[in-house]
Amino acid sequence: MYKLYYSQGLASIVPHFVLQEIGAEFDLVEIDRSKGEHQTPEYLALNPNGRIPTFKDGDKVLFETAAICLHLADHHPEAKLIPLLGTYERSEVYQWITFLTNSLQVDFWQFYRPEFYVTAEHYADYKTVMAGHVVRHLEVLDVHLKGRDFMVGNQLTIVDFYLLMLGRWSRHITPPTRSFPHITRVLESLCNRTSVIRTFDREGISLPYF
Ligand SMILES: N[C@@H](CCC(=O)N[C@@H](CS)C(=O)NCC(=O)O)C(=O)O
Repeated sequence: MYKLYYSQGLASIVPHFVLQEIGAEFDLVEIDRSKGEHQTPEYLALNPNGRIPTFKDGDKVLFETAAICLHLADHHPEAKLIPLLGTYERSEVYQWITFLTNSLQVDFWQFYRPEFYVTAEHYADYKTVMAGHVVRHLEVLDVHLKGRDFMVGNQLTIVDFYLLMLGRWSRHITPPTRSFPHITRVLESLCNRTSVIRTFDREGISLPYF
């Protein structure tokens, strides 16, 4: 049995989309950051970084969103959420997952949590700079998605779910996600999927999704 430790709309929503898409059985355990539940000894024993998500597959534990999604895609080949090993498309999944986690997701961490990097008097400038990085990365994604329905090849993969989370996080950046026409088209189509609607419902997130 799988167990996903999550907080509403945070990075945990990517494996949540994937679990819903696969149709796997899983338990959802809410972690309330306002109560410091991600910093308790019990949680830190699972994920020493104190970050969300954490995932359990039976008695095995995994942290890092990308690793959890790759694990699920590999263990559910019938869901076809990752191309076959050894194909070029498989390597493209690695490329985009790495790009999204190492670039865009990190930009967001710095945008939303400037206190980890600079002192309070620099927050506003720092956030402006980080928003600029977000926008440049969204431009790269928008160019890539021109004429495409999915991030990789012509099939849905875990990368598309990653994009949806990050597109949602970009909704308050200037210019927002919806000013990127190709990203918007792909995300709108994704948001019609039953798995995505179920995930948002289960996390108590209402429209607009991004
Ligand atoms: N690289 C990690 C980053 C996870 C991460 O930063 N999660 C955020 C929520 S999106 C978190 O746990 N924040 C804890 C905090 O705000 O103290 C992953 O992708 O799993």
